[in-house]
Amino acid sequence: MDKIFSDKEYLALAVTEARKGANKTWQNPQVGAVIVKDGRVLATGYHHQFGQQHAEINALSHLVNMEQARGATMYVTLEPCCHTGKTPPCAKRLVDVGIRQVVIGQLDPNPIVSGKGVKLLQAGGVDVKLANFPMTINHAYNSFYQQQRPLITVKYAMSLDGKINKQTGKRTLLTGYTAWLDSQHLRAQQQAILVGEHTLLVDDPELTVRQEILLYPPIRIVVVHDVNLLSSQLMLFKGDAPVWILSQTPLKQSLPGQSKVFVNAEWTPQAIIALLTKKGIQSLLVEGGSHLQAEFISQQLIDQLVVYIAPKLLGGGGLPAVAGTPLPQLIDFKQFTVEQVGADLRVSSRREV
Ligand code: AOF
Ligand code: ZN
Repeated sequence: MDKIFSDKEYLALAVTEARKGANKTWQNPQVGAVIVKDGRVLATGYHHQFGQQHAEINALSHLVNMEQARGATMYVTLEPCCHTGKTPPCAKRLVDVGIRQVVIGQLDPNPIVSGKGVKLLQAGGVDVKLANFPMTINHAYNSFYQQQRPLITVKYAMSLDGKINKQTGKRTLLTGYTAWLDSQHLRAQQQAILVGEHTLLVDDPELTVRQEILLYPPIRIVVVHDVNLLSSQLMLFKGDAPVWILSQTPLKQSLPGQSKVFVNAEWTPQAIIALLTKKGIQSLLVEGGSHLQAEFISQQLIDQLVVYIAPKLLGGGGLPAVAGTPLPQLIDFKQFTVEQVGADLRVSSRREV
């Protein structure tokens, strides 16, 4: 029987499946799969959670019996894997059960798989079609392997005259509840959140996501001169998410909770990013303050910018959103959107489309 829907439509269905794993696959990609035979969708599946079976295997498990797989087409958002990781290789399983054709949304940027999954399928006699489907999922996963560093988002809230604070050394409440909720959601999508020492001491932030229950809450990272000078009463030490302290001085006493300390002579943005890359962290939210933000921006270590603008004027003095030295050349953003969040505005920009 002829196909009822196009490859694009079946892949769109596979993406819908993939999205069901949102916030649960952590450092693994969200993947969805659809099995089609004789114009009928026989089964769908997705990667539910980090460490669990892959989307392809999940879809196969929804068939009435494995005979149904013989001669069928599988639509899968990501190139099937060829390695034995936490689970056996999917490409081999697809060959073994007699899948005739695999239509792939995108190649896997992860070097342990990239291109090799396709080869394994072809060597097993499977017809492989690469659809190059425009992907709206796995933004951080793809970016991590392409740039070999985490996807970096800088976020701040400012007044209409570009200030984040009325005066240095004191917190000024600028944006409202809706913007706060929105920024909680932004945090929830990250694998790590970073603030500088000044923000840590002035704002005393908890840096957790309180609005959503997360399987993998973002790691809270702070850069400080001397970890030994931090009070154990800081809000940072409350909550369940892991804490990493990047200190210039080695630790002399014990720390509350499950905090980890990393020591380096100087924690430049490059040194921070090198550590996170080594640890496989795919996304980072830089949440302040204006000096740390400026350092990341001046090193061009920024992929996305989210700015909340409050309908307030602070007047002269105060702390600008981005301090430090000017850039040698302007940073151009390719994507630029504005949204009303309660009484405030959210302006988001991306360097890549
Ligand atoms: C997934 N889910 O549905 C597919 C993945 O650590 P492992 O063994 O689970 O392997 C993770 C890698 O497997 C991942 O980086 C990607 O390259 C490949 N495909 N992973 O978690 C899936 N198809
Ligand atoms: Zn797999």
